Amino acid sequence: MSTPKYELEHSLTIAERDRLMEDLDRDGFIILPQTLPQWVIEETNQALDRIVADDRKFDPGRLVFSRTNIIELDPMFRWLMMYKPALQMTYDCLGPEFVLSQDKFMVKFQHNPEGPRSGAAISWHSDGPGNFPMVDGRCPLHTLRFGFTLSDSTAEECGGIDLIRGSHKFRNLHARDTLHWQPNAKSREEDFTKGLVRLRVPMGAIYAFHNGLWHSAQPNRTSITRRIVYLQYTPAWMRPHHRADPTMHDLQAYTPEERWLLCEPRRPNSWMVGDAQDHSRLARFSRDAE
Ligand SMILES: O=C(O)CCC(=O)C(=O)O
Repeated sequence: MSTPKYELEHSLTIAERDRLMEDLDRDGFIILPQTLPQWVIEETNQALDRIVADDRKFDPGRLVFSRTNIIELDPMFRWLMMYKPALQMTYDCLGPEFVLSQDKFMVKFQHNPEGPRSGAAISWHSDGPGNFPMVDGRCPLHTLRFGFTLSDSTAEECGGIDLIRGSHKFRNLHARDTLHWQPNAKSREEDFTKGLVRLRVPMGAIYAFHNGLWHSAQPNRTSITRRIVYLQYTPAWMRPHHRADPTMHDLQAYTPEERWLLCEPRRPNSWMVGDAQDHSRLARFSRDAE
């Protein structure tokens, strides 16, 4: 596999970063000002088609295909992992010590009401985690999750993500609020109408959201297959969720930045605090680098 090309990189200005940070704080989600280059959309979709065609052979009735640990499957996923505006925003939120915690694609075919499986709906949730205590009545930011939209997602019924604006500041849907852990089952359907945003965006759009944001998705009722890649970053000490560490063999052809994000082995202290050398690994995404 060839090394992905990062030339002609997009980049955010300081003013754009300031505005996006304000949006994220207020709304719990942002839409980046740039969209993915056409060649990236096409080559990533070719990779998705190849992987999904293989999975589909064994399960032709299935409507939703999803996989995690995708970075090693095709260089285009590594290209998305290194998308500079996403890493600049993550740096602004988490500082120099963050890693990739989840890499996932979802391909959603048209819902078939007659079919054996309705599937495809994801009920309201926040990306918890379930046993993380709230601080001042809300769940702090510990993951920033980017959605790279690889199909036209402007139609109301395309199966795109629905959000509750500002809900990252509400009582978290899954976090505990007492020392004694109890499941939180207190939300009602009417909690999910005020502030509802049906995020419908064109192909190539990139959005990101806070782990505390309430979100859901409906089946895709259009003939356009929905394709999305989610890449989520987290403080290094939290280590990856839904991702197995790659081996040194996997990592040997990757750049120092890529190896850092993919959890190259490091001294125990590097996961928690790190020194100047550790902090230099992602320094290109800091504001000082501009
Ligand atoms: O974009 C979607 O289909 C919803 C994704 C979602 O709920 C999630 O990945 O946590």
